[in-house]
Amino acid sequence: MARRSPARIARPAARRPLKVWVVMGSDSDLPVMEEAIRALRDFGIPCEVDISSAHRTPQMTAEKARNAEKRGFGAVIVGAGHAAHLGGVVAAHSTLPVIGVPLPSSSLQGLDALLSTAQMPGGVPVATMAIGKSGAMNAGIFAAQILATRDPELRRRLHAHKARLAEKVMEANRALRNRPVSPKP
Ligand code: RP5
Repeated sequence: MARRSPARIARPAARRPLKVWVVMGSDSDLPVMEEAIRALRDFGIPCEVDISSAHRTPQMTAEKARNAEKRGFGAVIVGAGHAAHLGGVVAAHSTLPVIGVPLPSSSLQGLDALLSTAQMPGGVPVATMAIGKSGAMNAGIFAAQILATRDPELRRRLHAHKARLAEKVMEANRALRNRPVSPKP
């Protein structure tokens, strides 16, 4: 029987590193959504970033969401403000896990976006993070946690991340205990 050369043996699709699609409704969302991109980069996760609006470019959004799975994405991070329908629209067109970040771009400071993103009807989930930068950062970490279920190296990086968080608190605690008590004014 002829032996196949190793170079020609395709890596099974399930083992290829998955990318994350980061999509936001407007370029004005980028300063907040950069937190998600940074978190993904810190975990070594490749991502593609798009601006696509549920309201202003509905067809493009639907088409990109429909194609996301076959383009090798394993999760989607969606940032939107105001009446934020982008997470729901992406989730309507894809079976990938969708992580929503409500953005504080309106006069309601993101409360509108939080409710629009979280209050999905049964059957179409959007995992909703906190409003703003913390939510964006957590969306990146949450995407890493999703992809880590099939990637031991990524799991190791997540454990290291937790250890760093704890070390920061312990260091602050040590500094607090060593600080001399200031005399009464
Ligand atoms: C939403 O409307 C976007 O996600 C953005 O947060 C908000 C305002 O967009 P711009 O008017 O700044 O483009 O769709």
